[in-house]
Amino acid sequence: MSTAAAYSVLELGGTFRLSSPTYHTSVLITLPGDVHGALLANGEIPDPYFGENEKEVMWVNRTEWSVERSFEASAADVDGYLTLTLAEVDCIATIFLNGEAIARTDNSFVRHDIDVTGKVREGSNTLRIEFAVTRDVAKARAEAHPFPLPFTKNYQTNGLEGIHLNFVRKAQCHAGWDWGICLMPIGIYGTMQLRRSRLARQESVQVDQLHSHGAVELTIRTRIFAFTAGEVSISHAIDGQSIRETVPVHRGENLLIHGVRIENPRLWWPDGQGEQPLYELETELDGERTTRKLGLRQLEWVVEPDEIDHTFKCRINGRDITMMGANWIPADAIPSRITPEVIRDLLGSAKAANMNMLRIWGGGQYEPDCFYDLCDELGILIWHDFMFACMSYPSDRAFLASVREEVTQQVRRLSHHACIALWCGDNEVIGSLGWYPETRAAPERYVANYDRLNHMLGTIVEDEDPARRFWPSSPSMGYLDFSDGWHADTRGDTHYWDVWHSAKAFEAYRTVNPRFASEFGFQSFTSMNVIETFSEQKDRNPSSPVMENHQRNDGGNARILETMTRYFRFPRDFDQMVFLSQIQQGLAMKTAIEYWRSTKPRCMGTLYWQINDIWPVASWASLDYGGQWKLLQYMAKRFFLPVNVVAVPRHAELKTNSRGLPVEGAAPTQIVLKAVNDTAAEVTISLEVRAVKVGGGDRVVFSGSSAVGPDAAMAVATLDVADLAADEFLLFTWRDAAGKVLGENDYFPKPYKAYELPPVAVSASWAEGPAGPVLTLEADKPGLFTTVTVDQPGYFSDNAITLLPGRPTVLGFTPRHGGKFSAKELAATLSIRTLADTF
Ligand code: BMA
Repeated sequence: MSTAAAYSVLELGGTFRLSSPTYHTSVLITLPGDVHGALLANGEIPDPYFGENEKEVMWVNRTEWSVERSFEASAADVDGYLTLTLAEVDCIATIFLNGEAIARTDNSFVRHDIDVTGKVREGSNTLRIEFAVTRDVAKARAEAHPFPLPFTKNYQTNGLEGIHLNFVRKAQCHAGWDWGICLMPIGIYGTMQLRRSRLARQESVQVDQLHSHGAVELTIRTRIFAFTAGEVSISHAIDGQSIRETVPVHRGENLLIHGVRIENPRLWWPDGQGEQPLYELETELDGERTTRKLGLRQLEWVVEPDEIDHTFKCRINGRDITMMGANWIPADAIPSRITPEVIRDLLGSAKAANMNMLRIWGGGQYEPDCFYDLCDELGILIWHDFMFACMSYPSDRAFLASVREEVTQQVRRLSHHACIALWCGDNEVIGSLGWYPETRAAPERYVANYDRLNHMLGTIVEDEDPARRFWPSSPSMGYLDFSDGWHADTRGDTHYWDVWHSAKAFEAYRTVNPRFASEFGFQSFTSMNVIETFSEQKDRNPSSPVMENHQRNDGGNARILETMTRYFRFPRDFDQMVFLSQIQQGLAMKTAIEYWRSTKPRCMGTLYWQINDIWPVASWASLDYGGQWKLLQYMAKRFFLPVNVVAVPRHAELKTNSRGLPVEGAAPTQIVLKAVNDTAAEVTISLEVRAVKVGGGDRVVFSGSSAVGPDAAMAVATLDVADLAADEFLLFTWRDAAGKVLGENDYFPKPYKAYELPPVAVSASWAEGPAGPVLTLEADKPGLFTTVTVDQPGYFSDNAITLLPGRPTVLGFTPRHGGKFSAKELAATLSIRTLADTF
């Protein structure tokens, strides 16, 4: 053995030359990175997110690109066994080392470890990667397939051509979605390294947990690849314990298993339920050192018969915990912009809104390691789909082999994370069998085709991560149940889309009682300052071509506007319309989530669609592209409070229209206030309910205390609507035993448009508090959805709030991206508005 260290890494990321046989400018590209990002940085293309530029840059994904760099290797760098590791090569490419084709890639979710021993020379070397045009390959594969596999209608939004992405393993939303731009990015986003090993390299380190009697047994499964037979030295260290041994290995993959017992582990809990202690596991194989952070917790899914049908709930450390959160899509359509900082910002906002679960949706991607590390750190559980969505996929041997490698690698990479709660086969693929003429015409064929892939996914989870639950699809009714579970609310998870996609009244949310609502959503426009980044003044009209291009769901803008006419007075201008659309979106989600939470323990999860945007667009997201909080994000922070009080209207008879749908705003006869307690301890709350006149003046209509048991929901007050005057709404505040305000909520028995809202004057004063600037608001009349904004990046402690005269409200401000602003700076850009300003 040489005297050099046993293991070393030469980073191959950096500056490459980007060129194409058909596009004769050669520019520099930074890898890891993507072609669109490089062309944009070099001024070769306009900003694809601006106006309708998407159409102008479509040529980029129809071009054959190649990237090339030379790199120097020293004598020490090439003395040993060499692996070229490339992760997330997007997508179909040939890799050349010193002119020799050494590998082909065609699955961007697979990490490639290419044996290049003897192929890298001391001195100068050349690495070149040539990318094929994905859409051409996809089309050829679709045409050669023995029967049609239609692609999702989401690829046809705004007149763009469709593409058979179900034949290619890359993020399915890269060709657009009903919220996504079609860019079809090309690039390499993950690790690019030349690794030199003495004899073997690490492939994966997995850790299984078995909790019992106040201790946890960890089983550490280390996979290593040995270039030849011999002996390696391996060690693991965790919590003051260490294991070190020299083991014989055979050529190829070797599995080493070690056990560690930790007594009295400090348990990891999801956000809002306890701490997130992390134990560090350090692994060393012949000098190759890796670390993993482990949250120790017991996690099970309880899916078993009950008096309704079947439960569907997540049990953590022995407690059934309600999951609250949203669906996650890739953070940017230009992949090089998905930096750890961007991910940290978005996940930080999820936590700040009291979320404890995100669902990584199957039309996107497996996220980078830092995503899962942060979720472990923040206490955010992950419902993880595998990457299939909304259409049928091939099930031939070559496709299944590629997916097997992908899913096996991903499960091995991620299974040690405390945050991973569930592996789910796909998004809506079962449901999609009913969407296309081809699949409808031959259901048996497509179900069999589906099951070949889906069954394989389940067996991979069983083999690779036996402690975790595999759930076949989202939504699903359960094991080998291929019926369309979208509207079933007695078992499994539910996607309830009738309010948005079928234009039902918000009240329709209260006509279904899901066990776990994994998708439901309502759109709004992205905030005005974001619209300004992609439009000119003339475009700021909901039916302008630019605004329509930034709306990818057919009829979406019309749906937003039409819904306004049902609940609100029509907004007086574009800016107010944008603002009102966000109030409306928040109300839709509030209606659903408050009601479903109040049915606990029937419903044990609500994940709305969706938390983030991939580009600036009108969508269901609660965060604007760039991470700014829309009003839904603020409302989520309130409707996800662990201890909450919600209003559930009761109708003597729910009026329905000719289609049998609830008539919006049909006045209830009673309002039941229900307290929801998602904590492990009983809480005693004192509740005060006031009837408030929209023009000012209020009276107390209920006050009383209730003890609400742990993990329970119960009715705490019932009020007759007949006792309220026509201009009154309910405002209720609950406090803990010490009198501290735990929360506040309100309820309007009639649609907002029915109330005569007078203009409201809100005054603001700023002060420097110990934890940063504080803003005090006071209104001369009840201020509904009072919203404050500043130009600086950050979010207020609350927003879209109800102000009452004579009752100052104090707000804090949390800067984003590590900013720091004085009260004076924030005051300079403050703007305030209320619902009364919208018409
Ligand atoms: C769901 C998702 C996505 C889609 C969303 C909005 O069902 O799974 O496919 O973006 O609806 O239509």
